[in-house]
Parts: sequence; C-alpha cells; structure tokens
Amino acid sequence: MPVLRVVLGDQLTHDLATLTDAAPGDVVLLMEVMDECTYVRHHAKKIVLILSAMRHFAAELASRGMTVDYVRLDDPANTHAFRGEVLRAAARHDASAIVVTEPGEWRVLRDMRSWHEAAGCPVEIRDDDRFLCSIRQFRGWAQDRRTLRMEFFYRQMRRQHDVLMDGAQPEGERWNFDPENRKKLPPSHAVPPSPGFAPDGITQEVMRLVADQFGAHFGGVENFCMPVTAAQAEAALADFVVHRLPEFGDWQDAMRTDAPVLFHALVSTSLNCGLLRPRAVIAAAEAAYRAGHVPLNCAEGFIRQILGWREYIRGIYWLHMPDYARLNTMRADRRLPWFYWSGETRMHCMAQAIGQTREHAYAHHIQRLMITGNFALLAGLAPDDVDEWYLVVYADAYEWVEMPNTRGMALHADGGIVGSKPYAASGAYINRMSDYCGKCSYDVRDATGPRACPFNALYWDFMARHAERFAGNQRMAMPLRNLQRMAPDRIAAIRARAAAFLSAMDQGEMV
Ligand code: FAD
Ligand code: DLZ
Ligand code: SF4
Repeated sequence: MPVLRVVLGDQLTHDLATLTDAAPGDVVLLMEVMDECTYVRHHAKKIVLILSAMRHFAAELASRGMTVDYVRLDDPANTHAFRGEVLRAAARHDASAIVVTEPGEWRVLRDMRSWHEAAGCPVEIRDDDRFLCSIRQFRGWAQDRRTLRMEFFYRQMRRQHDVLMDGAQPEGERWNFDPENRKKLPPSHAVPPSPGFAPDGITQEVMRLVADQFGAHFGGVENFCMPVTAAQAEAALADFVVHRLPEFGDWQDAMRTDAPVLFHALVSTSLNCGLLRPRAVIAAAEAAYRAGHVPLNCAEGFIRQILGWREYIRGIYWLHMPDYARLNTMRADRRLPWFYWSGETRMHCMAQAIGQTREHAYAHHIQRLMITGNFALLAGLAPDDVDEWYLVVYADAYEWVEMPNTRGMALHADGGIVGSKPYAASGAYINRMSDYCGKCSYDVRDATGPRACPFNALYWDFMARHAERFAGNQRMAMPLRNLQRMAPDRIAAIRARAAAFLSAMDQGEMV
C-alpha cells in the first residue's frame, strides 16, 4: 500500500519534508481546488502563479520518476476542498498513511489535524524545514521575553546560521546598517530593468482558465511574467544579485513614480510558494559580498529581510494564532474605502501604490507599509478589512506572512507585539522618500486648507486621538511633544480638516 504524499500549492520544493523519504510506489497528490482560489478573491495573477507553478512542479516530479496524482480544477469529481481531495485520493490509492508538511495558514492546519478522523489511516504532519527557525525554536526564543524585538532574534539567527559573521563578531563590527539605508533616490539615478518570464504553453492555458473562472477578481492575467519554475526563480535571483543587490541597501526605502521595483529583489512570490529556498537566497547574497561585488550595507540589509524579518514574522504568526486574527488594540472600525480597489484617488502616492498593485500583484515594502498601510493606520481602517485587502492583492500573500505585517507592523492592532511604536507618518516622510508629492494635486506643505495633503491632517488627528494611549511610550515622545506645542486653534483646524476628509471619503466622494 502506498503512502500518499500531499503537496500544497505553496510547498513546491523538491526536497520538501513530505518528499524526502518517498519510496517507489508512493503517490504525490497535488490538487487545484476552488476553496483555495476563492477563500478570498485573490488577485488573478496570484492564482495564475500558483496553478501554473503547481502544474510545472507536477511535471518535474513525474520526469523524476515519481507517481503524481494531479487533480485539476475542471475535474468533474473534484470536491474543491483540500479535505475532500485528500480523502478521495487516500481511498483511490488505498493509502497506508498520509504525509504532509505543516501549512502556512492556521485555517488549513486546523483542517489538516482532523483529516485522520475520516481517512482511515494515520496522518503525519511534518515540520516545514524550509524555514531556518522552526515554530518550536521560535516559541523557545519568545518564552520569558517581555518584548519580542526582531533585532535580537535576528542577531541570534546570524550567530546560529553563521551568516555574515567574522568569528563571533558581526561582519563589519555592526549587526545592522539601516542608518545608511534611508536615502532619497535622485531623479537622474538609473534603475536597472527587472526580469520577466514569457508565459509558456502551461502558463498560457492557466491564464485562460483564470480569466474565464475568476474574471471578477481584483487585477487581470495580462502581462503575467512571474517565475513559475525553480529554474526561472533562480535566474531571477541571479539577475537581482548582479544588477540590483549592489544598490539595494542605499535605496531600500525610496519610491519613484512608475517604478514599482527599483532595487528590490522580487523573490517573495518564489520564496513563499517554494520555488526558492531562503537558505539559497541568503547564501547567494553573502557570496556576492564575500566576492567583493556587493557592499556590506546592501548584503546585510537584504539578508536581514530574509533571515530576520521573514522568519520572525512567521514565528509571531504561529505563536499568537488564532487570537492574533482578532486583535484590534487601536479600536479601528472604519470600512475600507473603495479606492483601495479602484485606485481612483487624487492622492498620487496612493494611486501609484494601488495602481501598481492592481497591475503587478506587487508593491515594494515601503509602499505597503508607508503608503497604503500608513493611510489605513491614520484613517483608522478596520483591521479585518485591511488584512483581507493585503491577502487578496499581493501574489506573495499567505496569512502567515501577510497578517503580522498588516495587523502588527502596519496597523499596530496587535498593541506592539511586532513594533514598539506605530509606523505613522505625515506627508513630509513621503515627500522625503519619493517624487510623489511633486506630481500630486494635494499640497504636502499644507495641513488645513482645501488642498492640504490628507496625510498631514490625518497624522495629527491620529496623534491627538491616541495621545493618552502612547503617553508612556518613549518612542512616541517627540510627536506627542510637538502636538502639545501646537496652538489649540491650529489643532482644531487640523482635526476639522481630517474630519471633513474622512467624511467625504466615507461618502464615496473622490478624495
Ligand atoms: P525585498 O524588499 O527585495 O526583500 C527581500 C525579501 O525579504 C522579500 O522577498 C521577503 O521574502 C523578505 N521580507 C522583507 N520584508 C519582510 C517582512 N516584513 N516580512 C516577511 N518577509 C519580508 N511579504 C510577503 O512575502 N507576503 C505578504 O503577504 C506581505 N504582506 C505585507 C503587508 C504589509 C502591510 C507590509 C508592510 C509588508 C508585507 N510583506 C509581505 C513584506 C514585504 O513588503 C514583502 O516581502 C516584499 O515587498 C516582497 O518584495 P521583494 O521580494 O521585492 O522584497
Ligand atoms: C493560494 C492558492 C490557490 C489560489 N490555489 C491553490 C490550489 O488550488 N491548490 C493548492 O494546493 N493551493 C492553492 N493555493 C495555496 C494555498 O492557499 C496554501 O497552500 C494554503 O493557504 C496554506 O498555506
Ligand atoms: Fe501623498 Fe500627500 Fe504627497 Fe499627495 S501630497 S503624494 S497625498 S503625501
């Protein structure tokens, strides 16, 4: 009797824990199911990515001699749920056991834990060893700590995995080169093109399927060019290491009109569905530094994102779920305005971030955090709505990584588990880090007039609304002091401007 080895759409890694001990005769199950395509209305390009990558991966497994059972979306017997398909396959193959790797979302783990009740055979759920920190190790690290700051976690990971180390010391005698990495990109500075991959026959077939079945979802399938195989993902990584990593750190926080990628890596879609292994990405960046092709501030800044932030965010998710999904410390309850979907707003920064998201299912970190995330924080948008938006719109979004970034880092709805202070910023920050404000119909220097930048009024309104909450927070002392120094009639005018803006927005007016 064969072992049924279940591989989910974000587990497309040849040495996945599920597959390492596969014996001849075992069956690998991959399943395209409606439940996963529709539990949120994913961006059309995200569905193309997953289904195309699944089909390519299945073909690679078969070419390596493995027996693959691939359930397609149009299979008339498809139950369109993981559970239904696993049970059907277990019966079809008379499986002696089911082996699977832990999933990326709580709802799937809860479901998986009950498969054995109906399967009639044991179900083994294995650790996902593609991550460099297991869920158990993170729990151990978090135990007895009052605050879970990423920086300390990151240092431990550097030591443990001997990454960018000089003996027991960090390379360059510093753990973190962030202060060097906050430069504004000069208008004349050239940005290298980012690579794209022309859809092959498999991808084109999936694009037609997605356009047909999910035409009402956000975004479209047109111009799809993401990596869908490990070979393409590796080529994309190599392109980044040569052309963009050498300047990644310097312009990491910069934004420019009509330039969605800048010096970012574009590796999250491949990392998160398994086409790239984080260890390999980190090793490529470190090797480029050791070979003298990449300065330390860029190599360190990039490696921190993967060895630090990515692992830390996953640890936070599993440490705090399922309660994390209900946290709303700031008591934010405003519904998501329609322009998050349409991109129709006079705020040029928001129109850019949302428009690029709609077109590419991608926006870089500072756009996610300091434009759409910052606006949601300042305007008091409901975390459930905002979470859902981020899960829908990005091709790299799975709950384990989306939720702590959104609810925690961007919205501060977790009360400070992820960040010791909210990433709240006025228009001045956006003006400093981008060319957006010069092209906007609002005036970034104004906070009260009819053309005043909404981020300015909303920022001070946010500070005033939450002054008491943040009174004891040292990191909020400066903005709160500045607020206290303002004349009462100035504060009143700013808050009136914020209220008028929010009221217009709530009524669906063009803002
Ligand atoms: P780069 O900027 O080149 O960074 C390299 C890699 O570092 C990324 O590919 C990613 O794997 C990792 N990384 C960087 N920052 C983070 C982070 N904060 N958390 C986890 N990994 C990180 N990332 C996702 O992968 N999926 C999401 O659904 C997601 N949602 C986000 C929501 C919000 C509100 C915010 C603020 C950030 C979110 N991020 C998410 C993190 C980050 O924005 C993306 O990983 C990054 O933009 C992906 O593009 P890139 O590969 O070009 O990244
Ligand atoms: C995102 C996604 C989509 C759109 N479709 C499928 C699918 O048809 N089959 C599948 O195995 N996985 C899919 N996925 C990825 C899953 O949603 C993901 O594996 C879970 O969220 C667990 O992380
Ligand atoms: Fe955004 Fe304000 Fe700048 Fe316009 S002026 S781009 S709304 S920050």
